[in-house]
Amino acid sequence: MKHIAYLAVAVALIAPSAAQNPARVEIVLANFKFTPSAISLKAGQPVTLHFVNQGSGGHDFTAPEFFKAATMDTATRAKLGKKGRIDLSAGDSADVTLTPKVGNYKVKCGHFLHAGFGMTGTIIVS
Ligand SMILES: [Cu+2]
Repeated sequence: MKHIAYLAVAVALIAPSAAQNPARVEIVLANFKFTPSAISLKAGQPVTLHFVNQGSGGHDFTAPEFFKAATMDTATRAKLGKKGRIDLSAGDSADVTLTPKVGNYKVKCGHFLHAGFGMTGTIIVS
């Protein structure tokens, strides 16, 4: 019966990629930090970044080089704009699905003084 258990494990491992579901990474924005502040992603693998603003006011996730290098559909690209940012009011959330490209990128909150208060981070795609 042992081989049946192995088969079940094999199917469980194969299923997510077979379904083409992107991995999901949650990024929390708060006063005044990103969690995680160092985001690790796999190059060439589609991922849905789920942004949640748990702060008491507006925050954004500004990462122009990261978004510019990544592959995404035109609607997502338009949503990010030329500045490559996701702006969220307090309590809001947003999903961005993309395929990241190898590199180390900087992230900051573009709201006045927030980066100076510590709202900075890195994205490492390897
Ligand atoms: Cu902020």
